[in-house]
Amino acid sequence: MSPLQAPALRDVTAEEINAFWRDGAVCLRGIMPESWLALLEEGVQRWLQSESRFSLSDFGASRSDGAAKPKAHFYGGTDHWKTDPACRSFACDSPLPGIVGALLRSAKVNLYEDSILVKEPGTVEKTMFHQDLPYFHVEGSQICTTWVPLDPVRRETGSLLFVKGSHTWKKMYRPNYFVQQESMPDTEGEDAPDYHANRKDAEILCFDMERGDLTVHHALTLHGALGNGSSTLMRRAMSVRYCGDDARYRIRRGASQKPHHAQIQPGSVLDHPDCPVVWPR
Ligand SMILES: O=C(O)CCC(=O)C(=O)O
Repeated sequence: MSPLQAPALRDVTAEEINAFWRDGAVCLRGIMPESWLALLEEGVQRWLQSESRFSLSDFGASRSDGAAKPKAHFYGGTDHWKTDPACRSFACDSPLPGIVGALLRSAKVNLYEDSILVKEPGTVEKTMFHQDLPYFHVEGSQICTTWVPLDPVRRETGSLLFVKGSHTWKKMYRPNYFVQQESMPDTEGEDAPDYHANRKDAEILCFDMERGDLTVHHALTLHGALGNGSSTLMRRAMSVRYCGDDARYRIRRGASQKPHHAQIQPGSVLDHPDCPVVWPR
């Protein structure tokens, strides 16, 4: 079967949908077919071997150690679906948008963006705690991020950490620089709490994951990730961010914009060639 036809390995269950809305994050085990992961891997490897790969570590803990250069890198980039056919196909044509439609209980799904997120063995940078919504120029309740690893993930190699139930707190924290806790200038709200430093008052969800598993978290869920303390194992993943029926444009002060955000009407539906409807197909 062509990867463009392989369906999800199973349906999303009612229990998983309830867990997503109750906890703000859920791990869907054994759901993504290997053929789609192999296609995504082509796109990720292409970017890692290209000149456009970008090291977040150049701005993170490695630098404040006083080291001239980071020894291992946290590579991060966005919107690969716009330039790489494999990433585009994965974000638009794979079972992922349908999985999101089920979880968001939405009749349609728009693609907002993707991010490649790779932590090499020995990456010291943690991903600092943040919510995704303050980075997005949208509002609504049906907005989420899927995180699809290409390698088995353990705490030691850089698991995501989710603050259980934080999407219900009715709080929006200022966006930060992902590898630094410092908030972006001119953004609205309070600074995001640093649960790497202090987890006393929070229940943290953390999933050991295998290839074929993926997590989905709500755009208001506070989350971060550990560094990759392994000496040999890569942690390669792609986040794909989607919106459902009730999402509308809302320009947020201080957060970086995409070119089409200059043309949109606040309050309008998202459908645009740069924020396309990807489900139903
Ligand atoms: O992969 C990571 O380290 C962080 C992922 C994340 O925070 C996100 O995609 O929203």
